[in-house]
Amino acid sequence: MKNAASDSIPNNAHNAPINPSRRDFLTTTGGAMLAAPAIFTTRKSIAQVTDPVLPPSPPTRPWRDHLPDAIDPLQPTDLFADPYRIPQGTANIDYGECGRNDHQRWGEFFGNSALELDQADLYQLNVEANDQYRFHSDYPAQLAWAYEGLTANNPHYPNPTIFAHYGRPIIMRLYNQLSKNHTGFGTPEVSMHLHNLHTPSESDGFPGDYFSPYKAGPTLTKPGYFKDHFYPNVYAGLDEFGGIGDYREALGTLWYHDHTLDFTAANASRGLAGFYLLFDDLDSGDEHDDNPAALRLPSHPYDYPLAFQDKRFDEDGVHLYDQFDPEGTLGDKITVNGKIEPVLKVASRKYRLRLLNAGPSRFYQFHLVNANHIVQKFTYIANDGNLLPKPLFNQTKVRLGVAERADIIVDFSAYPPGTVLYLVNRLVQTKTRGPDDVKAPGSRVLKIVVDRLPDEPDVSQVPSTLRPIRRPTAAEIAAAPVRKWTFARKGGLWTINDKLVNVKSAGATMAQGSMEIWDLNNPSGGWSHPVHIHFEEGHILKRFKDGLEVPVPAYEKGRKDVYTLGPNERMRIFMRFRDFSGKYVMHCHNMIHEDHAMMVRWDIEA
Ligand SMILES: [Cu+2]
Repeated sequence: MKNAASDSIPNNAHNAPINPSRRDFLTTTGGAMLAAPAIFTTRKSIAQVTDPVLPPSPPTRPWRDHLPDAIDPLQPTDLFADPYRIPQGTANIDYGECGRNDHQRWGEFFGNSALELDQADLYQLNVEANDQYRFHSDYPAQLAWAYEGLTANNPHYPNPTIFAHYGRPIIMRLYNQLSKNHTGFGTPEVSMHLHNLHTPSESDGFPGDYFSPYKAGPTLTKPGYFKDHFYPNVYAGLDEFGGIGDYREALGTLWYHDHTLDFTAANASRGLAGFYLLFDDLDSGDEHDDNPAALRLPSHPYDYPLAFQDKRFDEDGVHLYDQFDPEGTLGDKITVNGKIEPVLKVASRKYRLRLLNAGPSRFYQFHLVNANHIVQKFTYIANDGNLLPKPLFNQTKVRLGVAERADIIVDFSAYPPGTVLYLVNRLVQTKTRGPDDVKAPGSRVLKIVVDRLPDEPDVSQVPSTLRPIRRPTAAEIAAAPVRKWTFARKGGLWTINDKLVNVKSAGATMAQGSMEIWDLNNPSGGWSHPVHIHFEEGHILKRFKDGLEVPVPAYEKGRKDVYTLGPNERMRIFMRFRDFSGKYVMHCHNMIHEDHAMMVRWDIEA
């Protein structure tokens, strides 16, 4: 079995828990804690403990570490090499797969005989611990976790970017090789969510579907060494439109991350997050594409995803995180693709930058500035990974709640080689519950150096229209029932419609193929919730602040999967529930709120 290394990963001395009693709590209750109502009592009592104010992270010298000039995408793994573990519709429990539900619509995609080699792209990721990770060259080598996979240059590349194509299904095999004796924050059971693919529920990374060789979540039937996910890479609207669905529903910038019940913030902060980029004939990922319909946006290696996570370090420069405080830990060091204050070198030409707020709870407002703090302009083309109907030119800022994405085109040809630019965050935030004010000049998180002329002429473009959008019609809006969801605080924890999460029972059930209006309401005075709905994107119909209707900003007029509700904000969104059935969730994507129970399971019934 592939798990041979699992128990041999040394515990890292740097990884001592913040508080031994919390470690005991973690190791004795593990990931199954939410099943027992008594745990809520325990959590509540912890919530009432006032943590001392953490000292700031030790200083780091900026711009010492470099990001690679281009990303290194995940390469396929031959899952047919092992005749006992050829991907199949039903869980392969006899040979070590955890007890998941059958893959939906498997026969429609692959026929009823065994999978054939050319029917899907086959990939493997191994969840592994690395005790030699460096967030910055001034900090010691220390423990981090990653989804490790094969790339052109490295058989164990951490969190590689996946390039996927509509019409080409993927089987993703996830091995869990974390040690069951792990101590410190994070739990060694995993459930990998692919945000926000149109995925059958058993492959969605449902929070109750966490597994290790020793433990299974309440919605799996057995522990296991691995779990296969089936990513059909079809557009929503399969049943209505046939073929591979409705191309207006395409997704582009997705990300995968751990979604284990109660431990999403901790496990994602440990490092379990990466990108999944999805292309089709329109957004083909090829700026040289001779198909006249192709948009020819800047493409790899000039298509570059950037994930932002904030972290806190102790006096020795070791990452620390308090996973039991429902206020969580706010970081004071912002990592970009896992590095603190790194440098990215670019050619003087157009780039597509895909910005992701990878949490756990900080909000950002990014600006691109020059060395004199003068704001630079760019073109905003996609929000939450979905191309807007038309690009927004001459933009100067990107605001991102946790899990929100923005694709922007920056034309570096305006800058001669030698020019230095910075991406800065101007949003001040002192509490995990939400952001404060915008203040210039902000903190520099990424240095961009235009260091060379392009090797070849830049043939990429930003067309004046991008992807058409299917807006709900007036008749559909009038006919759709309204479902209300209220996000609030109760007993020190976070609730939806007055309830803490229960992954074993649905808080709402929709018929497959139905439409609804969801009324999302945050009646609080003091906190913000970036609400994420799995599986389907919605359209924001109306936004309200303090009971008064306010305009929906242009960048939110496409399809969304994260809806940031500020204090006393409410919005009405239009949702469809299509093509697949089973269990999904809605939750606050402030991962700290999410882990402290602000999540609801909802089901689609065939
Ligand atoms: Cu929240």
